[in-house]
Amino acid sequence: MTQPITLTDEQREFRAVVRQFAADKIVPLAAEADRTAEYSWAAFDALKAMDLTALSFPEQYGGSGASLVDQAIVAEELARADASTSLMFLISKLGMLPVLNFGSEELKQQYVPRIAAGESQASYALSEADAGSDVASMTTRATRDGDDWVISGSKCWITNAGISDVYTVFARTSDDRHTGITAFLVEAEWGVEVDKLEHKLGVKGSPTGVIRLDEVRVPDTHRLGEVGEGFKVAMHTLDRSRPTIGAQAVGIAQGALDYAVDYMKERRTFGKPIGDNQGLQWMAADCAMKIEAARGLVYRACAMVDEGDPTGELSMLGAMAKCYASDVAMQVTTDAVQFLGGYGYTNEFPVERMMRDAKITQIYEGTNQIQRIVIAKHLMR
Ligand code: COS
Repeated sequence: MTQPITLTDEQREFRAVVRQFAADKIVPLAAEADRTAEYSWAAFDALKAMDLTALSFPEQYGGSGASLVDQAIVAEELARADASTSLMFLISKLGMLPVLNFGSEELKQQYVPRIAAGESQASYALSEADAGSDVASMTTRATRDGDDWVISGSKCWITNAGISDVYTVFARTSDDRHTGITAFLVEAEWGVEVDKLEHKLGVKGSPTGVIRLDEVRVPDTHRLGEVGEGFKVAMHTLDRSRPTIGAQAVGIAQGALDYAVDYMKERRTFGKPIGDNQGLQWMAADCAMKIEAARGLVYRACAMVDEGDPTGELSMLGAMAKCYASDVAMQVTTDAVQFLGGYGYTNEFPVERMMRDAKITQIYEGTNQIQRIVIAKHLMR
């Protein structure tokens, strides 16, 4: 059944609860995690105590069975407070999507409940140093050996590297470009080494690293999908995750605009609040309008996932939602810094962090140039 295009009363109440939770428990931790560039276990424990680690997973595996629209509400509200915490919420879902959609029943029962309980976390290991946008040129290799596969190679830009204890790893099982890739679920303790952690511009509370697998032995039971199906597993997964990155971007933008509007009502120059100036009001109105448009697109793409992609447009809509919302987030957070003037440029105020955090949403889960390629391919097919 087609979902309504506005939120239900229940969803509005849920959003208010998550917003209050984020204001009370997440906002106070955000500046420190950004300053120290350390993972905030306090933030993760707060998510766990609120049962938000369970939200994105089916009930039969210990989750709450929430719709993707509900997951987007949470991603947005957390990002409104702190983008790194929003990423904590999103990353295990990304890591587990291939298990949920392509893994065996045994794998689902073995891994999903512990992720839902917040006892374990998952990462998505797709990109390589020379295979980011052109992901089909990956060289990490998996070789069959009896009932096992032996995987060797290096994966880059891995969110939650070193924190996660399970990784969805894509590896080459033959030289065929698209049909020679296979997906596997790999436990960190089987030999996933963190080679390097990046020093980044933003989302500093979320570690990003290079992981290396040297002849790591993975049982065939941990294969996700058929041999050679890995490229499609990767694309299918990203189609269902990109809308939630859009939600994260909407949250970052809303957080920055809300902060700036409050500031503009208080800050006085030339004898009146700066918010009385029509020039700034029009800028703020443009920001609010674009955020609302982005949110609508995000909800639509999420609803399409919930409905099972009945029209085959999900790939395009997901790309649009992620691309548009992240471009809006970059513009709105940049304007928010401008609204605060010199103060906005200092870390005494959160908007400069939000501007730095917004940037990654234009890059990860496929750059916005790749999203435009995906959209154009649908238009031209
Ligand atoms: N779902 C299912 N199948 C898909 C698909 C999708 N969303 N997108 C493509 N495919 C299929 C195609 O239909 C094609 O299959 P056939 O050969 O049977 O027709 C095959 O996969 C190859 O598709 P295509 O030729 O479009 O592949 P390209 O190598 O040109 O790559 C892009 C396409 C650029 C879209 C892809 O490489 C991509 O998304 N790159 C970005 C990766 C990314 O987001 N990385 C972020 C990592 S997570 S931080």
